Amino acid sequence: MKYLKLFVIIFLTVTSITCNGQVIPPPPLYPVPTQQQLDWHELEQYAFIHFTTNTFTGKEWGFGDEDPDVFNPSKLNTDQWAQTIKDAGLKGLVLTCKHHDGFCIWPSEFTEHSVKNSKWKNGEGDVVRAVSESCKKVGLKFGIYLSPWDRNRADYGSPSCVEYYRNQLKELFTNYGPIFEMWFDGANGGDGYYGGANEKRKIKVPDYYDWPTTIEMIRKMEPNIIFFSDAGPDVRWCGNESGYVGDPNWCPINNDSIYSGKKDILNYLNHGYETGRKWIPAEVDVSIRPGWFFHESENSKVKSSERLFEIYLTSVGRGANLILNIPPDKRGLLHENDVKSLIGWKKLIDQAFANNLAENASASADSYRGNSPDYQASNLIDRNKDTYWASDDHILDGSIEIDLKSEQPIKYIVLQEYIRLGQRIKAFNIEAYVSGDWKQVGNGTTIGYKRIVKIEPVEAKKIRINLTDSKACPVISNIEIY
Ligand code: FUL
Repeated sequence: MKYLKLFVIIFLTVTSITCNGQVIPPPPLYPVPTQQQLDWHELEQYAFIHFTTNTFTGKEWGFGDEDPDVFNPSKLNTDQWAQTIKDAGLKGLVLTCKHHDGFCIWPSEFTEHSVKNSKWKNGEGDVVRAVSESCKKVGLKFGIYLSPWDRNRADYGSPSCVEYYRNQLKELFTNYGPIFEMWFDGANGGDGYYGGANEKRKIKVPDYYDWPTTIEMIRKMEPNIIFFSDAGPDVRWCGNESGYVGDPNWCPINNDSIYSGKKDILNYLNHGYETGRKWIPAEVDVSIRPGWFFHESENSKVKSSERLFEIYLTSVGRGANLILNIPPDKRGLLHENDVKSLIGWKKLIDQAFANNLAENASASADSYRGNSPDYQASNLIDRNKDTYWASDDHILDGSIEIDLKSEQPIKYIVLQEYIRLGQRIKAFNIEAYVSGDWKQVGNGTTIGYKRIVKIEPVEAKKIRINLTDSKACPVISNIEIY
């Protein structure tokens, strides 16, 4: 009887993951990312550019009554922006086409508060055009930020202002695409010029903007667009502007509760939600300077290459994307100090991740799915993101060993889940085989698209990754060791 039971268990386990003699892949653990979100994850990092009248007035939030002549860069060179950003290893650029002051840095036909009324280039200038073309030249993705809060408009707070916003989106998406990401920021309502009313206005969030209609309109023009806002729908805010996402960092959240006065909302956005219903991964927005706009007085406060490297580890290294703001100066150039920091940062990344020791290693695991080579441990180090190691459905943990064959100095371990099938891992630790003994050198909670674990530096011959808890059978596509 005992043996019969055991036989039935083994039979069920094996047959449930096979079909016509083939071991079938693990079923997806919902929610899972869309193809657009997967492509977005692979970008990992891109630049943010804040540039408008504030650059010249020294403000962070313009009131909306700026004289268009104030905007007057003496040496605007968007090729310098794009080339620097490319050299720094970033994959795209999101430009503030209009910040809260409402000033448009393209000649919008729907407002007078625009570069078309600046003395700069006799009103013929178009920063959005120049930036989108510079991006194309060097192969950067181009994204836009268009503030829905408009402190210049007399009708802010009325339905016509939402129409105005949509008209401008049509203008941008038809004339300046392709556009990979669209930024809707959270600031809204408050005091402003509002066509001369000089008053405080409060709007009802999020009802006033009717985002679903706007988003549908844009998706028709740009089907692959990624929308960023506090609550998504494609990408969420990480809950701070200091350069980190939480550990754990779950991609899923329930975004319908974000505007319902939810307590501790910043923490919720920072960590995501293990049982969330929608895949809305975090984006970490942070500026290389204290402010979002250029201020002469902050030239000595540019974040160092080392600080940027730490930010890289707490954003990209925790499965979020990084959007790093680099504000051009009054000349219309990225300042020398910022460029120096960026290039130094790229060097630090290149040095730290130069030599992947896992490439010449061998990998084994305590089990693999249905004992099928399709899911064996060597898939973890084959440099193919489409292959993965997985366990049987009922096994929610696992131990993976990477044998480096000789003692090597190690500082970082990179782990990637095969997120097409959902985010699964809840906890893991890392051991190193040092002088004949296993020693724990690191641990973490979630992995997601990418996890970079900075371990206590060791010289080790073998590394063991123990997946100690998972929502469903673990599915890992890549391991790197540096
Ligand atoms: C915030 C804005 O209020 C800041 O000025 C900046 O643009 C930042 C990226 O988003 O919501």
